[in-house]
Amino acid sequence: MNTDTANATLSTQELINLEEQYGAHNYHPLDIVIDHAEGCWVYDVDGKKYLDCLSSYSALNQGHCHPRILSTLIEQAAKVTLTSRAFRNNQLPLLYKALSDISGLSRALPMNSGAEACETAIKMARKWGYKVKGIPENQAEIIVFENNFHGRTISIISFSTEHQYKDGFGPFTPGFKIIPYDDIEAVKNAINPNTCAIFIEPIQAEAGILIPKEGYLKQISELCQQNNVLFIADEIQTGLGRTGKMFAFQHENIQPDVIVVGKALSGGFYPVSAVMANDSVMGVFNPGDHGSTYGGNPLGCAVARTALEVLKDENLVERSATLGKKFLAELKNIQSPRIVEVRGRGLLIGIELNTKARPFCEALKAEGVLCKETHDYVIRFAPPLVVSEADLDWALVRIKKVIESFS
Ligand code: IF1
Repeated sequence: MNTDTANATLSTQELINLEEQYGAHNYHPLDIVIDHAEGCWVYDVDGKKYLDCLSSYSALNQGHCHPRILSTLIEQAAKVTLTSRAFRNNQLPLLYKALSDISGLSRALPMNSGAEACETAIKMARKWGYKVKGIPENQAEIIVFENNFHGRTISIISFSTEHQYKDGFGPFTPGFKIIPYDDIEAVKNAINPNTCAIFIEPIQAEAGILIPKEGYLKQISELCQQNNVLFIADEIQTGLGRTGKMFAFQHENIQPDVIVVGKALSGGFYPVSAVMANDSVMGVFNPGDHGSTYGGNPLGCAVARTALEVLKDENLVERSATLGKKFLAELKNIQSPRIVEVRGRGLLIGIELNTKARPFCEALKAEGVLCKETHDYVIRFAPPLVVSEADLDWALVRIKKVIESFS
């Protein structure tokens, strides 16, 4: 196809055909082709509007194309976008300070994607294990959990328990001990003198919005302290207001040693991720140990700082808590023999069905509500935190209608 055709207005089907012909087939998206979006609403190429109840897997907590973040992006893009870390820039220090203010941890290390930040946390934990804890060379172990999701790199999929994520990608990285989630005895049994860290999602989102028993994270945190083990919280999806607290671990009043954030850190504009830790842990990194060309770039830093300000200025954390509670209660009221359980925290909600969730998501799309199944049987709802009560009521009518139509 030449450039003239590429610039012409293509139909939904033509765009889908192009994608199927020229793209890698590593996704099976719903067949909506999005043209533009604003706040909680997205519009397809035919102008039909939909309520976004996925938020790009919680990367859009601030809503689509937030005007304040957009202004920052445009202004900063016209000034300087990339300096590399060979030189300093005037945006990175301000992001460091903002991250320290929200996390209670003194230092941060900027990366781009979530997976990169998780890799960074793993490297940091291992190095801390050898240099500070004194674990013998190459013996460090990190405890991880069944059904985890931390990204797609070779090391991260090495400890996935999802067959598809690993199939055909070996050989894998050793050094991870996989144990059942939400089972404190398993944690006690898994810790040994070579354990450098426990790496956990405070709520397992991809696994189907699995919320551990009250006290579980606190008990892990205590075990970590008693055994000189780092508690690493992956807050990439659950953080930055999604569950009704700034971080999901705050539901249990604990302070992890390491926090990993990404996704909504930039409000959907730009990949920005970060690992946060105190001096004693972050201090293991010396110049040359780790880095990234784009990590800490001034454009990403400026965008992220405004994205954090928006969370605060628009009370999005509180909105998530209040609206989430109401939405959850109303979803629980839906009577259907198809529903096994409705569970959630803040605006991270899953409806577990006793039948495949995909047809429900297709039907919801036809009604103007965008959401995505996770692990076959769960419909995940995670609207932008700027969603209004009226928008959620609008969605509820349609969700109820669709679920009842499958009864
Ligand atoms: C995809 C899932 C969600 C994450 C947690 C790290 C990462 C993620 C807790 C890696 C990323 C994304 C990846 C995206 C779909 C989505 C996802 F279904 F795949 F598992 F949200 F549940 N930690 N989750 O949730 O961050 O490198 O992607 O920036 O299509 O793979 P990333």
